[in-house]
Amino acid sequence: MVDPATRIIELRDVIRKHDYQYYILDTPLISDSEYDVLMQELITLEKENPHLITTDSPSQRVGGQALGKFHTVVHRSPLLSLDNAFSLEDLREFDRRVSKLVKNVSYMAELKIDGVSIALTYENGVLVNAATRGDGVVGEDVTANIKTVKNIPLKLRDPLPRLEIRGEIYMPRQEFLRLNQEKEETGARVFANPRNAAAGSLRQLDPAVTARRALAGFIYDILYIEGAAITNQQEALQYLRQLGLPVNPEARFCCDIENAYDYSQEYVQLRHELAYDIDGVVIKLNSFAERGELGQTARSPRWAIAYKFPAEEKETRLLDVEINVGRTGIIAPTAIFESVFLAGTTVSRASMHNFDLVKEKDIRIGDIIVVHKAGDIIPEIIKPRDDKRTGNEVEILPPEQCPTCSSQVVRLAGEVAYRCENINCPARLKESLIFFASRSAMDIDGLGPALIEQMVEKNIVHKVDDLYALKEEDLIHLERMGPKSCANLINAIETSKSRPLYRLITALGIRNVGAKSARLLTEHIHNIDDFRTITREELVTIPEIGLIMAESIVKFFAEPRNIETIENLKLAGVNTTERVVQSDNQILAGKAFVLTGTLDSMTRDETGEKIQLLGGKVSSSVSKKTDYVVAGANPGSKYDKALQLGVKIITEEELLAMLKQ
Ligand code: 3B8
Repeated sequence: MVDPATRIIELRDVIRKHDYQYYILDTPLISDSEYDVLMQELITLEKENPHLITTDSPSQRVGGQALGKFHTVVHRSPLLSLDNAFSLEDLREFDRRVSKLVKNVSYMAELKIDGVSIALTYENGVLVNAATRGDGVVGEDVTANIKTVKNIPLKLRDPLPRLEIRGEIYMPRQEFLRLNQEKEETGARVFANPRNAAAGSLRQLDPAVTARRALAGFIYDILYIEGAAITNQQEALQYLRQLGLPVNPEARFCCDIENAYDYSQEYVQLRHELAYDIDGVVIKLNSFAERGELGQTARSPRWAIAYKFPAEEKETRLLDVEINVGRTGIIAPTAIFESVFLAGTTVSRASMHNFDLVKEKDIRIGDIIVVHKAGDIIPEIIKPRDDKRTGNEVEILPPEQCPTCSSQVVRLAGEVAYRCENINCPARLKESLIFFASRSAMDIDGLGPALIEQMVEKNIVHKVDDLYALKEEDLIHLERMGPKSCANLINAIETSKSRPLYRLITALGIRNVGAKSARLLTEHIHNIDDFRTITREELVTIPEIGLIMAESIVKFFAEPRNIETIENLKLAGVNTTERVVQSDNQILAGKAFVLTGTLDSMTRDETGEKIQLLGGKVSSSVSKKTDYVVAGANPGSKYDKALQLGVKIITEEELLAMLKQ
């Protein structure tokens, strides 16, 4: 038997190598589940041999206890902030000041990531400290939280004696949207933008909470270094990347300020396509020697400037407020305003989240309001222009009765949301059905909001399981439903019976359990009946399942009405087990696929499921180990990567032919 100490070291090295491949090179060599197997082996060995645990072990990302408060850290030298420029003229002036002292300047232009500024210290290649910028002089020790940020290495690829660096921790937009959706569903306060969400997540006293938010970082500056000599920014970025640190790939060398301005204008256009928010670009003198000559003022370096993008905000008029009742009974106000063009699309509605927020911001019907898009996607009201009021504006108050079923509206202790508690409320049923049939849940083709609305209003369905009893005679009288569309719908409902278990778990709409969590759960729990007996304690042992989610699950399965629904779904023939067994036909065994672009005949999820059923694997990124890249319409960067690596690219038709064999 291999000595556990040796195996532990081996496992750590292998896991670090895969982290580097995944987070830094963006070219994973193994699948997520293969990675999980390695990590699980490491965790088990360390549990059996606790004296062998080290702080830089990849298993130690969520170690430690919740803190009582953060300790303060005094920075070695103050972390400065940047002067701002708002126009080409401002930039030229900055360039003139610089050029007075240094000749033949050249710059590095970088994206200005809209996150939280942090300083990291590595000793002998090991992450020993992470601090927020704070006021620049004193910050807070957030080491335990930063260790949960997966693309920040706990150990560098070169154990140089000392390295202190600066970077930005941010929340990718997608994660921000997911988190806010989760918050909205539980009636908790949403974050206004990804930056606040990143800051709020870093400020958690319990690192386990931070760990559940997919934060990421970019490193952009060396504050102090022992063990290497770096002379300019371009070299610095390259070196940081070599060490295994995440460096933003969009940075560009610019031979003069006009070039740097062109860079900024390019990203004014491209910013909406990035996976994270930026609020401008940073232009820095490339040479460190020249930086030294320029020096700094009390607040900012003279060798760098932030070119701030104009805020994407518009003014419009609030026309009305619609009251919506969600699937969980939450009553939320939606603003209806005069349509405006904003960050790429025309918008005329915005969720106002809850009535506390409306009151806090003092928004009234008739107000001129300032709107923006949170995470560049979700329209939101920033504030009313109270200086533009006429006196005829109307206050917005929470309703006392549910606008749909007239039940008394209640407000639970500790929640910002008002709720309709009537589980039979038609508005709630409608939303539950829309969610049940949606693409990420049971994916029932043709069953959209308009049809569901009719079904609920005409009393054809009273609960979700009624869907499976629908017959042509129930549907034929509905608007725009002929014999053909009735047959198609009944067929689509039938097809949905054989969806994988995680889709049903998603579709049930358990609070705090989205599609991603449902997948994690069903990797461990293969039968819906096992959900009824599993305890909170057992649930939290599943990776990434936290206490809040565990409680929601236990609560959901303790509710007799929910059990009745599940039993009825079972009776109707809906699949309630995870098919661990695969199809007999394993023609795609060992083949790795990557899907890119839009497919015509199936959703990507469906395609993935079919491939897996036949023994194939689907990964999210292309590597040399990928056998086929399936290119749909408008393929993305995965297509280019496939060309680059010489991976075979096939069309949707070719894939379908393979699946039919
Ligand atoms: C000096 C250089 C502050 C910053 C800097 O993406 C300094 O360079 C700074 F005193 O705040 N948000 C970046 C970003 C921020 C800064 C920076 N570079 N890319 C950012």
